[in-house]
Amino acid sequence: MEYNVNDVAQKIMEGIQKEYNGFETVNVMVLGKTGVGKSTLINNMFNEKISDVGVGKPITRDIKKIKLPGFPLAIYDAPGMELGGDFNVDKLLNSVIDVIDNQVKGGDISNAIHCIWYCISTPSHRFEQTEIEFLKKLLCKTEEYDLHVIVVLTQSYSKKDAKILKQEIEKENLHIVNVVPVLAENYEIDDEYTAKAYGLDRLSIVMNNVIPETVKKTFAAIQKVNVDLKIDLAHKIVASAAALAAATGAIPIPFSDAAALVPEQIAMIGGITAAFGISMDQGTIMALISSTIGATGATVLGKTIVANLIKLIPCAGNVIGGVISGATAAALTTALGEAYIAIMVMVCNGNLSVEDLSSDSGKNEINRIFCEQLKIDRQKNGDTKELE
Ligand SMILES: Nc1nc2c(ncn2[C@@H]2O[C@H](COP(=O)(O)OP(=O)(O)OP(=O)(O)O)[C@@H](O)[C@H]2O)c(=O)[nH]1
Ligand SMILES: [Mg+2]
Repeated sequence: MEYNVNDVAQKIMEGIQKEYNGFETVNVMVLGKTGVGKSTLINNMFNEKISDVGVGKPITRDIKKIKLPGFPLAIYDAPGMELGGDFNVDKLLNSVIDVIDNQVKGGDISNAIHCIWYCISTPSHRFEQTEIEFLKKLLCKTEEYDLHVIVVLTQSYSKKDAKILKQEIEKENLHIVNVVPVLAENYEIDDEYTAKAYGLDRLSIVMNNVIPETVKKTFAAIQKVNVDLKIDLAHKIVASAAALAAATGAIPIPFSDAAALVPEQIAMIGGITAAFGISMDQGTIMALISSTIGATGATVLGKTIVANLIKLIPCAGNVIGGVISGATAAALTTALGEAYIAIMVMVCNGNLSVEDLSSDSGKNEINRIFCEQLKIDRQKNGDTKELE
């Protein structure tokens, strides 16, 4: 079977798009007074700057729904109790409960709110009686729906103050999941001292533990603070692709038909890319293909792709010209998947940019990572023998 590198790149892009389109939207409600740092929190947690783009649609007098087209996250931005002013705590509570009820009653579970962040600013040093009452009533409602409330202590540049406030809140024994101190952005205290941002990774773990299974995949992909969540998801994708490849190869396939495996690996690469929330254009993907599987010409044979991969995996030398077993097909898929994950982690951590991927030096670097990763896999398998 003949593959054009362009076609393979095109297929991978379609695979990524398909993954993104298949993501269930994560719905988060964020409550907190004006200026506590709700927008800053959201913008530093997720891959897209969602909060200040002015596309908020008022869905009640107080509550705005913010959603970017094509990005599977909806934020329900609600004010907290403002002291003074004409704000009425009961009115706010009713609006919040109305939104929660309506989302559920719409019948479409994917519209339900999946998590609530209740934001309190640490420098305010206050957990007021009105807030306690408000939270108690809110929690009665959320428990009905198995919806969880996380208290986020924002602007916590003083860890000491955050700790005191956290203890004060915990003393109330409310049914909140957790109180998480966060400094979403570095905070300049004076010319000499800047408090470093922290806590968003902790918030992502707490949140991941309480949201429904159906949206965990989306959450791992769209958050940008916890690479481990993405890696876990990517490993699952590799494992199921390997299982699928093993099944395909379970009936020993003649090597000349090994190209039958390629679509599964294309789908896997698409899934991993989406898990990392990275969007890549066709040129970048083509560069990636040529530097990893060595398909440098415009057209490659599926057989060549598989042959190049096989050379890189342990104990596979003897299959050349013979048949591929299920185990070999699985090993090949795993090696490719793990190497690709290693590259995505570098992109995610800022050690490699998407632009780098298509430059000459970038290609060499990818090739090096790829070979190194495969060597690690090989050592893990207790096989140190060099293959041709
Ligand atoms: N350095 C730093 N500044 C923060 C942080 N959180 C909030 N701020 C600042 O506090 C101010 C208010 O933050 P916002 O994120 O706009 O607060 P908000 O809750 O969205 O406010 P409203 O939309 O008006 O309700 C801004 O000037 C932010 O830059 C933080 O973690 N670090
Ligand atoms: Mg805001």
